[in-house]
Amino acid sequence: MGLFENKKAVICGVANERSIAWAIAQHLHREGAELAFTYAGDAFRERVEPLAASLGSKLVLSCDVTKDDEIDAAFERLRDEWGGMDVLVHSLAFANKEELKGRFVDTSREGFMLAMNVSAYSLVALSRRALPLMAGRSGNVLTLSYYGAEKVFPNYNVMGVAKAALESTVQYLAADLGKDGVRVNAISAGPIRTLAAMGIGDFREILNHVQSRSPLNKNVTADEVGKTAVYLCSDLASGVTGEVIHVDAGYHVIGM
Ligand code: NAD
Ligand code: 0WE
Repeated sequence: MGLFENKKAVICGVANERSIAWAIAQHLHREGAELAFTYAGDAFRERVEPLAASLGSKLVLSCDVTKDDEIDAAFERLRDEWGGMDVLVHSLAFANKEELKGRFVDTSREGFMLAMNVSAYSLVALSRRALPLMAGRSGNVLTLSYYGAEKVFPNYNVMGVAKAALESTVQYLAADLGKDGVRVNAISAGPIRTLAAMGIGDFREILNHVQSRSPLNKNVTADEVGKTAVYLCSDLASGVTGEVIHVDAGYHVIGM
């Protein structure tokens, strides 16, 4: 008997088979969850559909989180198809490439607002639509953060500010949605080679740094994030909300 038997989970943020969201989806599926997926941009539909199908999911919905009408349409569809849901996985972020290099002081107003909109506000927007579907069940919201929310990393720049806002949003949502029986948590993952990590200059250097300095002397995998997601979104974590769990090989405890 799996931990997610008779549970329905919506996974936002699968771009391809390397996505952290995909590793989470596979673990929830293994534990018995029925899945739906959302994607942003027509180009991703044909990538996500076969992945979804491989886990027995036919619900693949367009949902660019900057567009209220797309979010509304996606959750209306979920209500019609499912009537309710148990788990919302938010595994998405975006900043303009130019903002992820150079000086932080040069961050543009538009770049700042875009990063905050896609990477932090979207958790509120999605949670609000998920809430009525979670009525009468023990709902769960999970998002993905990075240590750049807490400490300064070269070039992470405006994404660090957006992740700080995201982690605070987790606390405010947790406080607000507790009365609805909904828990809200985050996983702060170590660096993992995904599409979002591609094209980031010296990503190899970042991976080498973590490998040599972390307590476990390794980098984490998306699979390890997926295992922690199972814990956080399951009854095993029924007493946990507003939490940020670091899945980073212990990197965050090191000072020197
Ligand atoms: P990924 O590229 O596989 O996933 C990012 C997703 O964001 C993509 O599916 C993309 O379509 C989606 N997205 C971007 N703009 C969107 C929009 N407007 N509307 C809807 N979706 C949009 O990369 P990933 O590494 O799996 O990233 C998932 C999450 O994990 C992100 O929040 C990221 O910040 C976080 N994270 C990643 C790492 C890492 O090193 N890879 C580490 C810690 C946290
Ligand atoms: O959260 C992230 C990446 C988020 C991200 C990545 C991109 C690349 C492509 C957001 N927006 C974009 N926009 C693009 O055009 N990570 C935790 C991975 C990451 O990104 C970095 C890192 C690490 C680690 C950027 C600079 C420095 C380190």
